[in-house]
Amino acid sequence: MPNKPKILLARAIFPEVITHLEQFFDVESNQDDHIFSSTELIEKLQDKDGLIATGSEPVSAEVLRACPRLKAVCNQAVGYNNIDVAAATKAGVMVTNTPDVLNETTADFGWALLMATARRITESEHWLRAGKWNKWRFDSFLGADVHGATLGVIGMGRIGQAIARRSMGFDMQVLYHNRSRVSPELEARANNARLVSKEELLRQADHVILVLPYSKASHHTIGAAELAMMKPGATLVNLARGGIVDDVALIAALREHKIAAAGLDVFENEPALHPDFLTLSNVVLTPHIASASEPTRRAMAACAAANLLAALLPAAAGALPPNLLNPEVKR
Ligand code: 8YV
Repeated sequence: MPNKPKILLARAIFPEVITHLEQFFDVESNQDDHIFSSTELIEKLQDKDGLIATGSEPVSAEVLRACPRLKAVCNQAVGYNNIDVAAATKAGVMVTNTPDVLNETTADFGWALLMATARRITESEHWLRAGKWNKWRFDSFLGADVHGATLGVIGMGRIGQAIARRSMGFDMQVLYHNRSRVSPELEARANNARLVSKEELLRQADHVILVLPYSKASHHTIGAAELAMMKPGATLVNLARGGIVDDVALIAALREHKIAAAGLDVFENEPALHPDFLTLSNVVLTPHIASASEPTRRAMAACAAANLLAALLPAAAGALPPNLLNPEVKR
């Protein structure tokens, strides 16, 4: 194809997706793990029509203003707090994400993290590996029960609902907090989840799981005041975004045993997490891998590629990008 549109892949991606994209585009691909800064994005995007980002690159108003050729930013993530969507709309840039394909995998991981945290799985494994297991004791690694407990889900979107549905097998009660009530049908499917205030949820839940999108409004949804409302035996799981929890306040609450434990897949300033997390035994730490099953990561890459194709070559792809976040965009 002569004069193919030019695109930038901000991070490494499955090779077969690159091969597929190369049929339609001139592809520049960043194959190392470096996350581009605003300055680097501006420099790289001068001659690009499209960008596949991963949820980490800062696609700010400044970047969008400085890249007049750019027509589409396709995040390979459901979260898109790294992109200023209002500025993109103003600049005539289509923005897409990868919803749905990761719901079930992320919900599975939420349960893995909750179980590992409540039942002290990683902590006890580290102890065993260190050669410290020489006898059985009645009080070794006593944890919290999950079955029969009250689960609090903050953010009852598609992933929150998938997490709540799984709680049926554990005979749990589900409380949720969300910007608005979900339909009675969805509540029924989500193990009869009941909408309550954030305060009531924090006071009553034995296990609190965070799956809400990050924005200015959700910054530090959980800080010192909220942690003080939680039960002393409660666990907190964050699958959403780092900025939703005040890490310094959480470290203090974990150190002082104001809550029992936390399971964290995301952190403020990740991948540079607060060093004090590493000194605490009552926290399970994973490197932002909730969506990382092989089929799901492949589906996310394919979804981002399909969105980019539809955005830049509508004639070839046949329609608007399936996951367009700013349909009001006008070029
Ligand atoms: C991504 C995520 O893997 O989809 C999201 O919003 O947080 C993860 O599933 C991560 O953002 C990198 O793209």
